[in-house]
Amino acid sequence: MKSYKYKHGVTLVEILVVVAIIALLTTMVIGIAARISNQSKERGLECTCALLESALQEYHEYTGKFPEQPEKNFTNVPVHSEYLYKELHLIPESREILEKIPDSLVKNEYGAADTPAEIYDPWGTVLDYRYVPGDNFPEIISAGPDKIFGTADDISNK
Ligand SMILES: [Ca+2]
Repeated sequence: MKSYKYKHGVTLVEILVVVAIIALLTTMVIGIAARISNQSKERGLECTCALLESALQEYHEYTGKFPEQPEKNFTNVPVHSEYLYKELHLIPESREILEKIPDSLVKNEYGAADTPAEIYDPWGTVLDYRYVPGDNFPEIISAGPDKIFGTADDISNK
């Protein structure tokens, strides 16, 4: 019986091994890239939260209170965000800080053109705002990478 053996070129097994290695490397690179992208977005969110916190502090110094938003209803997040933007916009010092938030994160995608803008997280979801009188400080909530509120990856300034 003759055995078939390639003297030149590569065997099917060698090709499969190379394909498997390339697939594995590609998966690793995509995974690392996604993680780096999420980390940079988390840092972006920290910056936005820090700006909103200083704007809220200025608001508090000016008015003696924080904008009140006790409702916890994630379906109304755009309304909460618009309310936060509108309130902070009323106080000159807060408005100045608000203007430091990148334009790409301040958009008016809900409501009519003359309604206040909403503030977005780096994943493109509206930021929620909540403040119950008696709390130490308002809460700013991002839906996180999965863009869904109420899940484990949500990020809060608290
Ligand atoms: Ca989430």
